Amino acid sequence: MKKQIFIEGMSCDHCVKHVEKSLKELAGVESVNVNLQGKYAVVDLSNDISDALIKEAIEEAGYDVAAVKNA
Ligand SMILES: [Cu+2]
Repeated sequence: MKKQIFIEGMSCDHCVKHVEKSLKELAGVESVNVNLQGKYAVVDLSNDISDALIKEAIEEAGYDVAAVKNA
């Protein structure tokens, strides 16, 4: 399954890498694609990871989550 995560606060490629890294560290995340202009990330999941856990990982990295949607 895929989820699309809308993220506030990313401003450059460094932010993109930081968000990518924090999402990839979650067990069950197969791949991450971050769109800087669109302010979102799409994650491919091998098992269902809760929106709350995803939100927590991104907030710990220093960004805000505006919404998480099933994609
Ligand atoms: Cu940055």
